[in-house]
Amino acid sequence: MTTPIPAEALRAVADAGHIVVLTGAGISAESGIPTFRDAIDGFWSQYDPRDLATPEAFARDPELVTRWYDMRRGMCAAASPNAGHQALVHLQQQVTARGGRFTLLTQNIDGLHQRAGSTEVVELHGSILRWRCATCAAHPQDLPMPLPSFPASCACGGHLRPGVVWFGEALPESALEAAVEAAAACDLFMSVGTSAVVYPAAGLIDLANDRGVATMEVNRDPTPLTGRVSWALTGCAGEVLPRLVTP
Ligand code: BV8
Ligand code: ZN
Repeated sequence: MTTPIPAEALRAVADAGHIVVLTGAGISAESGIPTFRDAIDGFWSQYDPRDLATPEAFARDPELVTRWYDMRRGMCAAASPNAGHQALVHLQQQVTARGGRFTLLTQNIDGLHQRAGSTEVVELHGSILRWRCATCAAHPQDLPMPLPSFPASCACGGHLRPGVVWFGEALPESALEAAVEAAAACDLFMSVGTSAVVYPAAGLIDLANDRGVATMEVNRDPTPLTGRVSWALTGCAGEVLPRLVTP
């Protein structure tokens, strides 16, 4: 079912001087990466991601948490960007070509926006492709896939952890500052493929809504944002986004 896109929504995208797009796991679903709340099938379906994506879980069972992230790292590396990622690359090119600003904020850790060609991507929740030592400052590059051991060890004897933001951890200060500045300055805020329940990312749209600027949601299912945006476009990002971006 293709979602009708109101003409004024198309005009808002075509005329905006500064567009902020916040993406979540839904934009990578069509690349075959399960969303955060989809149960990854098999062995992993017995776990709630929110129980594994915490420092406490890593401290309690570093082997299990390392296996979970290394399996996900493999899925991300094997995935390809989809039409939704590519539409945002074209949108960035169009906005900057007309002298406007484009800010892409992502909660995703899969690196697919960058692989599609988006630049200056603000990774609010870090990246599964980057790992660092939980004890010292080492951040080894080009780790073998799969990892050689679970947990993987640093030369200092510490354990390597994924470079993601776990629940209860602060977002990278520079990323959050950039996100807040952009959300407070934009004249169009688009939320794409996110359940809009994880904070502080989910609160960014309020910095636009509270100023009365245009806001838009592109999501497969309703979320707490759906009744609060200027336009709620229900559908898959890979199908809707290309129609929002003039070819
Ligand atoms: C922090 C990385 C403080 C790891 C993730 C208020 C203020 C501040 C914090 C809180 C607060 N209230 C509660 C908190 C705590 C917590 C929080 O928000 N909890 C929630 C659950 C209530 N927040 C935190 O802990 C944050 N830290 O605030 O620290 C602090 C400050 C100073 C000092 C110390 C501490 C950290 C949050 C980051 C957690 N890490 N990820 C990993 O990935 O393993 S969050 C995780 O959820 C993922 O990153 C994911 O991106 C994110 C949100 O999920 P979504 O992306 O939305 O994915 P989801 O599956 O939920 O939804 C997908 C959507 O897509 C669905 O709606 C679906 O309909 C749609 N969809 C599916 N297919 C498609 C589609 N849409 C379009 N097209 C499709 N094809
Ligand atoms: Zn170390």
